Amino acid sequence: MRGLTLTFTLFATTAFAQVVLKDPKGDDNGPGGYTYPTDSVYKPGTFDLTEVTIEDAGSDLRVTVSYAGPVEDPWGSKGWDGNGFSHQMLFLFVDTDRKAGSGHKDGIPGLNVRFAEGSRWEKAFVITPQGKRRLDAEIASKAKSMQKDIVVPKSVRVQGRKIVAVFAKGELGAPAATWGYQAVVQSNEGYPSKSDLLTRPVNEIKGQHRFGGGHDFNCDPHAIDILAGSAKGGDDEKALQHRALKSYVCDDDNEDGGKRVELEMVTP
Ligand SMILES: [Ca+2]
Ligand SMILES: [Ca+2]
Ligand SMILES: [Ca+2]
Repeated sequence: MRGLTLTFTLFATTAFAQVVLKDPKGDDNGPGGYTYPTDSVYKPGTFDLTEVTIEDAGSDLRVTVSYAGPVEDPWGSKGWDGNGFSHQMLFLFVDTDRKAGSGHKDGIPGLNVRFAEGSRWEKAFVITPQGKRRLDAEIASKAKSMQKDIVVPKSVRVQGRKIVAVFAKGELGAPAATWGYQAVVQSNEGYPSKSDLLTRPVNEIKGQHRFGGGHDFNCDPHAIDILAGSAKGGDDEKALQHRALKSYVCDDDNEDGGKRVELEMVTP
């Protein structure tokens, strides 16, 4: 009996469905010209996504995010009920039905992105330094209309330059080969503006805690790195990312006007 149980366990743990989304290094500049804030805590590569892996782990989904730069905790996140790191924030949008017009068109408040009609999302997984209590409160106050579709992790841990987050699979089920994905890298801002869900703004001129190279109004995407092409991590995906994040229009007379970018899902 014991032998049988062992064999089954071994099979169950090695038979994960796994999706690997790769991203090139050196494109942590949004549409091409974004620059990091000037404070020395933002080390080179901190927001440079290199891989997102989604694994079916029984009743859970395990999402592992890899960055080119260090995952560090200079702001002592454990002291504010956080997850052991201070900076990286990732939103993983999932399009489970791939039907035009179905799902959320708007991104999360503060990202200033929308999604193309054929790439609307059903669920968004959030992986940030903030603990569950703060995250739940921010979502309830700033993203009420999408609250049921924003998924907060059960646990988050740091492993070198990787961040591993575990989510309850819940009603989502196992990842299907047809799902589309988009990942948006941001920076955890503990003192966000009243409409932003813990995101750090991109301004025209960089500041101690502000990205630069964008626009002071809300027309520019507050996205430092995203997936592009078929997420194989090739250098060609840099130009595709730049093109996708450049396609916004500002209205000089209206802070919230203009036209925001519309992101596409990648289907690995
Ligand atoms: Ca990257
Ligand atoms: Ca959809
Ligand atoms: Ca990218």
